[in-house]
Order: sequence, then structure tokens, then C-alpha cells
Amino acid sequence: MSGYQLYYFPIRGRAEMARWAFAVAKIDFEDVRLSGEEWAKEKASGRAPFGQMPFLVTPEGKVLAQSGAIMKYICKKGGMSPSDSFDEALADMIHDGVYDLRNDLSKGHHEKDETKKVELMTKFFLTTLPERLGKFEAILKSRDEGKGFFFGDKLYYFPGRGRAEMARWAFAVAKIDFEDVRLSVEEWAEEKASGRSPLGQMPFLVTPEGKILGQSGAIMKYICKKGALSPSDSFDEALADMIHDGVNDLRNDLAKGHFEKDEGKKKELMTKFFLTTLPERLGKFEAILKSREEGKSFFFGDKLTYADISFVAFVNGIKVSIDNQKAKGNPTPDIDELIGKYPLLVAYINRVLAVPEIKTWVEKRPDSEF
Ligand SMILES: N[C@@H](CCC(=O)N[C@@H](CS)C(=O)NCC(=O)O)C(=O)O
Repeated sequence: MSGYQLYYFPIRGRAEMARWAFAVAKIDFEDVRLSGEEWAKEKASGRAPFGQMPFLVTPEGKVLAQSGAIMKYICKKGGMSPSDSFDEALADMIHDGVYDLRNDLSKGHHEKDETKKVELMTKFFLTTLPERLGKFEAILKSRDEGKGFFFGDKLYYFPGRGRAEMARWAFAVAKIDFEDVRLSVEEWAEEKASGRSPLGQMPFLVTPEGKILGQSGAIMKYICKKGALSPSDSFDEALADMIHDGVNDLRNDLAKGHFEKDEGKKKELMTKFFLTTLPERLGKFEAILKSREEGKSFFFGDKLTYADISFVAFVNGIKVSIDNQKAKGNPTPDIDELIGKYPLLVAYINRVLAVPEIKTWVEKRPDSEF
């Protein structure tokens, strides 16, 4: 028992959305349902801030009223609030729109004069509600064609490209809206402590249904499957995995150098990576590409797959990081010269970067160090 107590009458009414939020957030709560007499006593105690229900008592004894404020508070705890400030306002707009409808309905519901009640209810059900449902449908349609919820998947990572970038490319190509949540080191420490990330790492994905997925490759492949960006033949799928895992080995080698604290060792690791490991491996990737229709298209013919997204997002990421270092006047390897030795790869990388959705994403994505 978490110690939350939600007070309301023994009905759904204005408390139901808070109960749904507790359920989705998987937070235990006591669903206190007061009779009219019990409420009269409770109200007289002065505990409810506006003398109304619902009200919430937190485990620390703090008291909160207003059904919307209570629901949003629980949703924030459960990671069910948009993090972008415009999206948050848009979610408020939808909630407030519902609130208007609820008030209209309750006006009719509480009307004592029977003739007036029929008039109000008729107006609500035959005019106000159908009109407003049309508006809600139009808003939903404007959000990813109404295929999901009002807000889509949330991808959590640091404010950089790193291991999350391939998932962002996958979302772009699959034309799936997503929220690109970028946490500072301090925000991540708090998030990590919450235990929500399955392996205590980023990136992690929260789906609109509240399901959570870790591991950058698993996330990217999940999105690619939704967007028909996975090979359908089982050998080809294993081959795409081979390419992606090969890229991951390179990424891990680079990260080893990147995170090395000892400057001498760091230099040694980075030199080995850029002068030996990367060129050797690029040659291998070029040979694989050449074996696939002479490297004239993507790894799997005309079909762009996660093998292409994984490889090109990584190479592009190194290039941008090196360009950033160069702009600061730091000594850097010449990545163009390095990749330039593999003309088939150069043409292929440019082909992938020219895919309209990838081009648009790369142009509009936030600048970042890594
Ligand atoms: N194999 C994992 C590796 C994830 C990983 O190493 N994430 C790092 C950032 S790139 C992280 O979460 N570091 C912070 C931490 O572990 O607290 C993947 O590909 O997702």
C-alpha cells in the first residue's frame, strides 16, 4: 500500500480519471467512497481544500483537491504527462475541453425543474456533444492520423545522438510521431532511481500503452517492424542483425576510448580505433554491401531496413562529433579521407542520407556534442 487515499462519493463521476491514472501508473491507492452522511462530517472537518470531493491525501499527509489537478499529479508520477511544454498545454486543452462538456452535462443532471432538465439534456445530447465529438475527432486525426493516442511513443535519452539516434531515424522513416525526451544528467539520476528503465540505462522507450522497452537495438527494430523496415525473409533478418551487431561492436570500441579517464590510454585507444579498427571494419562493410547487388542500392535492394539505419546513423554520428571537435580546434582524424577510401560506401551513405524523411530529420534535429 503506497498510502494514497482518494476521497469521493460511491460513483465514478469526477474521481474516475484519477482512479484510471493510479491503475496505469501502477500505484496502489485507497479508494475511499463516502456516503452523503460521511461526507457531511468530512466536509465539516475542513480537510477538503474547497469543501468538495474528490480530494487526495498523499502518504505524507498533503491534501490536494480538483479532479484535474489530482489526475495530472498522478500521471506525472507515472510518466504519463507530455514533457514538451506545448504538448503539455495541448493535453491541458483536451482535458479542459472535456471538463467543459462534463460541466454542461452536470448542469442538466442537477436541474430540479423537469421541463428545464429535458431542455438542457436535449441540447447537450443532440447539439453540444455531437459538435464537440467532431472537434475531438479532428484533433485526434491531426495527431499521427489518429492511429494511436493523442500523444505517441516517448523515447528517453541524453541530449545527444549516441545510441538513440537510430531509433529517431526509424521513427522518422516509419512516419510515426514520437516525443524525443532528452534528459540532463541530473534528470537521468532521478529517472534512474525511479527504476522505470528496465536495465537502468538509456535509451528506453515508453509506448502510448505504458509498455517499456530498453536496449537501443531492440527499440530500433521494434519501430522498424511497425514501419515495414525489416527484412521479411528469416535469413535476411539474421543478416540485418549481423550488420547491426557489427555496428554495435564498433560503437562499443569507440565508447571505450571516449569514456577512458587516463589521457595516455585514451589517446592509445582512440588511435587504434580510428587508424586500425574502423578502417578495417569499413572494408568489411563495403565487401558485404558489394555482395548485395554490387552495392548499387541499400543492403537489401530497394528496401531500406534497420541494417541501413543502424550503419549510416553510426557513421554520420561519428562525422558530426568529429566536425564539432574540429570546429573547436581540437586535433581530429580526417573522417572524410578515412571513409573516402571506400567509394561504394560513400555513395551508399549519401543514398541513405538522401532518403527524404532521414534528410528532413538530420536537418531539423537539435545540435549536440555527441
Ligand atoms: N546496450 C545498451 C547500452 C546502453 C548504455 O550504455 N547507455 C548509456 C548511455 S549511452 C547509459 O544509460 N548510461 C547512463 C547509466 O548507465 O546510468 C543499448 O544499446 O541500449
